[in-house]
Amino acid sequence: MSIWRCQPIWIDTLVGAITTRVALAQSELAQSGPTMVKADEIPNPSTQQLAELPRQMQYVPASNPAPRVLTIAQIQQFNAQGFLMPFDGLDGQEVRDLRNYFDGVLAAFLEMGRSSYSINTAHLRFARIYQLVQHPRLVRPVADLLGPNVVCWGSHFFCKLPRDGKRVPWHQDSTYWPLSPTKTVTLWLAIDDADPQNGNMKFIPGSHLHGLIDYDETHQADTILDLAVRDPFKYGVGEADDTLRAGQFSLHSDLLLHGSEANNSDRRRCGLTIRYAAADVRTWYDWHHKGFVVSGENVGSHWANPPCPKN
Ligand SMILES: O=C(O)CCC(=O)C(=O)O
Repeated sequence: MSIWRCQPIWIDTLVGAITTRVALAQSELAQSGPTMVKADEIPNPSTQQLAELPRQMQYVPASNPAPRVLTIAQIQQFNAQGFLMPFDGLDGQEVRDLRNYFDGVLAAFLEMGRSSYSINTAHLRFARIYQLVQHPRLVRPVADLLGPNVVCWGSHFFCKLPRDGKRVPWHQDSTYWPLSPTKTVTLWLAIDDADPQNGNMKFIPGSHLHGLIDYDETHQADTILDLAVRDPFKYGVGEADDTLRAGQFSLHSDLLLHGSEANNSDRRRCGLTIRYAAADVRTWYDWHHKGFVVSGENVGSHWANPPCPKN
């Protein structure tokens, strides 16, 4: 089966900010096709609803005797530490084009009074992102970890504007998601350089091996997410810096504790989180509408496999 669901973006370098604004306005109004549900119509379950789901919340080790791009040692390292980094993803021209495109999207969102953190489920809104998440340099290492059948179900820009004061508390991604088992890998693609000065991501190595960890609801004005894990450092070995140059990416398990401090620099720090899951992962609350196949087959036909958006 061919994975090409739209023209690949890396041969299309002409999209600029003006095109983006028009496309954004259209995408807000766009009517979805018969099997497509609009991104904003897919609910986010409450913590109570999530707690009632029969989710399997234990790390499922990656096992692959014949990986295509990772080494066996990298797979063992992912199993032991819960993350891998850095990888070279987009080349200089590709990431400049993507940044240019994102600048247009961001400007349009800010103009509409939306936050720089609100651009989520981007692969269902923008053809450009639907194409990007199929890039072989992104998908292949993920497939080495998750197996040949992979869906992309999430894509969210975490864009820290210079000195915006926002931090991401220590958390496990799977806490928030109505998915089971925990076989989602996040690819964090740096749109800008990300380092400790502008609030890059940090990981707690080994913390993915503790299942679902207790958390508090925080609801603080300076945090992006509302759930924060208590005593995070007791679940792992120190802290690892996810320093990346623009175009590079890291991979982390959905059970790994991670977070980031505020951006105290004059530089923006934007990353695109792309959520890939093994195609045999099951969902609740209509989340199957988010996922489309980027490698192999839609085993069990659970995922709605939406087509490329028109914009
Ligand atoms: O970009 C950040 O600082 C945090 C991103 C994050 O929490 C995630 O990738 O799940």
